[in-house]
Amino acid sequence: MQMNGCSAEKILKKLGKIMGADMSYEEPGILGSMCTSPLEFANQIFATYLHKNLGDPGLWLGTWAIERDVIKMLGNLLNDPNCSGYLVTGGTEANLIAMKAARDTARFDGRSEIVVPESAHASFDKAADLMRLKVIKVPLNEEYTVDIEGVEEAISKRTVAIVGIAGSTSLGTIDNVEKLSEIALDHGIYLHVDAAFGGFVIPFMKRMGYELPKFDFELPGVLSITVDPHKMGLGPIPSGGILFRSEQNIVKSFYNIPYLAGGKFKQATIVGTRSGASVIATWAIMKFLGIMGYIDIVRKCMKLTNYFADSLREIEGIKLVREPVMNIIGFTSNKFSNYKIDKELRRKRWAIGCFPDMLRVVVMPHIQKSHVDKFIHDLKKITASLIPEETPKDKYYL
Ligand code: 0PR
Repeated sequence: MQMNGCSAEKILKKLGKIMGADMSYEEPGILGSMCTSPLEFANQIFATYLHKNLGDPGLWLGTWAIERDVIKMLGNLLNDPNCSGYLVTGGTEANLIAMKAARDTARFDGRSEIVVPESAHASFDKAADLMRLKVIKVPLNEEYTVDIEGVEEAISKRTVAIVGIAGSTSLGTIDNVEKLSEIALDHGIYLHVDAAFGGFVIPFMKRMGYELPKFDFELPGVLSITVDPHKMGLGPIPSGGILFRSEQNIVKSFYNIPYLAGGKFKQATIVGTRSGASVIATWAIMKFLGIMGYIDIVRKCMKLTNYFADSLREIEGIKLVREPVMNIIGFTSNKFSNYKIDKELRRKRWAIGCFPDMLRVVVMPHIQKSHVDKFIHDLKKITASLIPEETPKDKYYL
């Protein structure tokens, strides 16, 4: 082969230099990510199967069978082993596919609104923008979960879907999906649950003895669930999951692409060419860890979450927004601007989440106790050096 590019050695050297700007999961710093370092075993498998493409499953029948098995395992975790679904690029695509399934069922009947909690991830705004739907945002109650009366008031003859969240982006809260399920059934409206984060946390916490609300297919009104392996599932990026209670919930979204090998495969995904490697690696991790492996990981994260929360509570001027529900902690200050705190933290290479009204850390498996101790030390120093404000006002600063 004739090539006129750089030598492999030169490219690797250059890459090494550029990558120095990236943060890493090993060093203290990444406290605001919902992704983590995949298991080494998963990395090896991912690299072995990079060429597999589920956009043309007729060519890759083994990979397709593996995907069916992953969907079954996810369904087992979420109380319906007979569900249908796909592994897609992430929670955003999964939520988009769910909203599209709901919209496609309602197509041409004049319905055009989705009712979501105020805490819903931006992916619902994106989905609505793409499909010209209107998003009705329902305020939260004092628990920071969706106000059920608010949902009832927001529903109208234009409602295409209701969304509940199990593990919200900012606080990890779980909406009262049991009530949402009743409402959805009463009104005959599609109910989707975004468990992109919580889907790989709540089932294990329940097995550990935590009392957490029902949120999955156990509730008859729930028609689809987002659950992402590339968050707490420890899978490689990209791997998001979309599950449907029944294939009936998605038939209106199927595209027939008959020229593809074994043309019988219908697609409801947004993308065509689709990573088989992610699916195979997710399958391998789920088989490898098993329920006990995930329980162990979640137990460690929760232990560190409690330690982190207690340490935050001791800092003068800092208070928790609410008791953590899972391994996500929201905190704020009645003395200092969150934005200023975040800015100072960033100067010290700490990357946390800065929301309009709170700061957030996600206690992922890559976080060590030593990282937490260093963070608390730095945060104490920062708050001690900032000048207290009478009424700190924070605006979204994007
Ligand atoms: N649903 C919920 C509840 C989420 O929290 C997220 C993302 C999504 C859906 C969308 O998932 P994808 O990002 O896979 O499309 N939650 C995090 C966020 O936006 C994702 C994240 C991951 C953020 C890594 C930062 C980071 O470093 O806050």
